Amino acid sequence: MEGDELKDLDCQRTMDGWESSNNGSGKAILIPACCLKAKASQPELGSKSHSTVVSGWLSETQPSSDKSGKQVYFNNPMWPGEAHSLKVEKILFQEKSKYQEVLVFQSSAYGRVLVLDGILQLTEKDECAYQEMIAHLPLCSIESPKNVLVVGGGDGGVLREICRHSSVELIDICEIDQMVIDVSKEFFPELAIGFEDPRVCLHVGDAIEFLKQAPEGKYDAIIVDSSDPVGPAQELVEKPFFKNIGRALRPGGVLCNMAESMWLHTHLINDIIYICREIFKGSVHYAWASVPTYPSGVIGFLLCSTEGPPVDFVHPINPIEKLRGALEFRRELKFYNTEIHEAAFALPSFVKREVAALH
Ligand code: SPD
Repeated sequence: MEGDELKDLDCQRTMDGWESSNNGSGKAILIPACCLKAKASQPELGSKSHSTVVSGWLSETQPSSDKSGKQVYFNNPMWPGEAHSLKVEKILFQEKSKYQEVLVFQSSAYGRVLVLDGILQLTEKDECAYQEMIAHLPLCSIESPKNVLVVGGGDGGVLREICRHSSVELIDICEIDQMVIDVSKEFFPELAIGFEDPRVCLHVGDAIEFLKQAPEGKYDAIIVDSSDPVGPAQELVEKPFFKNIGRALRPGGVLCNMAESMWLHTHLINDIIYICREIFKGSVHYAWASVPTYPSGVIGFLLCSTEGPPVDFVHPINPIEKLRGALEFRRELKFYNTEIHEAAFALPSFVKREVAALH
């Protein structure tokens, strides 16, 4: 994009590669500089703004303030020009935490739904696909994982899945927002059950700081279950964060990072893969799964290993079907199995070309 076009969009590049964009309300929002689609479509002016739930429907939007300081919502720059909607039966909870707006509602098609700052995080009906994949893709790829760290994941769903692995002795979780944990315990007990396991050690705070302090080589696996990089999760797609992850992993340790949609965020994914190839000298792979309520209906996972014993992500060395009690622990697995694991690494040709071009 040329300089003049950027000016027209009232968008400024910051030192760290993010762009500060004035959405017409006077309040700047940060979007990843590498997300060209996001840059190309700026939120529209006040006349087009709307609240999170309009006429009984939730559409994913971007919160901001108008000139008088009132909260308003704009088309989300992470998926400009589109907004998947769910019919709202009843709002169960809506409050602003120190970090974000937390909303829980009963939908008519997908059960209860958790929304943070206007962005859908999970629904009762399809949460299984995301939580099972982000946990078992890494943990089934290494032998007997013992120490695991979860970044984000305050709803507890990823913890619930990690607990299926009886080899695991310690699960540190660092979630920034206590309200997300409390709300999950109240409205999503099937996910928050993960917090009840005695192996779980909860740290409420900033994961960036937590990782800086983490002992070198402590973890066999780190799982980053973050929200999208607009808001509190912005720093979680930047190089220093991945460097600290690499340091906290043992040789041959693995990272599984939420990695957006291949349909919507090719540039963002490319940038993250590029960074990770510099840091993780074992291997770097992209996998994906279908999650109907996420934008474009899919979500990606970036799998990386540090230098050390080689990790074959595509053919799990620690298949879940062979782990005693894992399929039934607390509740039956609904989505993940070894066939789905292997299939998740099969990429459409356009993604294959992009990923190969980064070598
Ligand atoms: N676009 C939404 C991506 C959300 C990823 N985090 C979901 C949290 C579920 N544990």
